[in-house]
Amino acid sequence: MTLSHNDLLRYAAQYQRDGYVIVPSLFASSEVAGFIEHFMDLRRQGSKEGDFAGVPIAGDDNTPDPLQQYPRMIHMHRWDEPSRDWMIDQRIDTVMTSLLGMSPYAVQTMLYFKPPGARGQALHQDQYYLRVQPGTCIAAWLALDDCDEANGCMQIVPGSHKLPLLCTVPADTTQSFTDVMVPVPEGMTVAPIIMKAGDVLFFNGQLIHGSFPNSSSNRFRRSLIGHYIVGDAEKVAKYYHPVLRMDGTEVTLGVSKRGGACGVWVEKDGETVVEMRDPEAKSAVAVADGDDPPLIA
Ligand SMILES: O=C(O)CCC(=O)C(=O)O
Repeated sequence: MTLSHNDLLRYAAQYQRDGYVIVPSLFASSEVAGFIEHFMDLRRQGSKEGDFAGVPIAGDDNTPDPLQQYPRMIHMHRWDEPSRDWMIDQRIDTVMTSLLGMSPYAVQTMLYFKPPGARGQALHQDQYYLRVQPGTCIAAWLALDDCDEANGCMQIVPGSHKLPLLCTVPADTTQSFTDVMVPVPEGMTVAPIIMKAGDVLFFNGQLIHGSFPNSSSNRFRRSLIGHYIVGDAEKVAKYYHPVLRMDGTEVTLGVSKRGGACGVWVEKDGETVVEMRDPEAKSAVAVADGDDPPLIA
């Protein structure tokens, strides 16, 4: 797929305005078919370091959970060459460079299999996990299957990338394989992102996003995801080191810790505004202990 200068300008304008943009057919169907075969083979080979099948379903020990058979893979680029090559693919670099004004650093890969019946991931901001300083992170989310509301496509809150990091509340673990969420801000709405296999969704690390369960009876919703940080960042959470330039070489950055204020919505002078609050005592202890942020983005 050729990316024209005009396309790139258009993508950058939408990304700045809405916090996300979809680049259609960035990867060819033959490449997508190759990824599906590769990752399904890897999954069949057995468990990998960092596999995550999700938190237990609250109050339910009996319902079979399809994620047990298809847990999410993480950081495959550290041991799998096709994942590493994809993470630093020139097409991703070209788009991100135009969205950010400079080449990013690459820090994470993930593969969501999301088989029929699997839970989704509650709405969140990726910066909650990555803690990039200064600036934020950005994701490249490659659809390996056509995705729509039935098989649990991505859901995003357009414009929420302009908000600060918001405080989380407990999530409904019957619907989400993670247990914290960011409530949808008043006046904003959640929108489904319908994609074809081969399309890539780029989204800002402050954008509130997630997905609902895969309610289809027979369709996977697989996606290959890369997480990146702005190319002038100085620190990122420990879990995301080593940090790579888009030519694959390593760059030394500092380690950011959990903590810092998060935003809650309050009424002030008849308006609903975000007020930054100190982290809860537990996080303050974690900072003192030098803990990393949780390992899920
Ligand atoms: O694919 C999903 O359902 C969620 C992915 C996600 O939250 C992410 O890539 O940060």
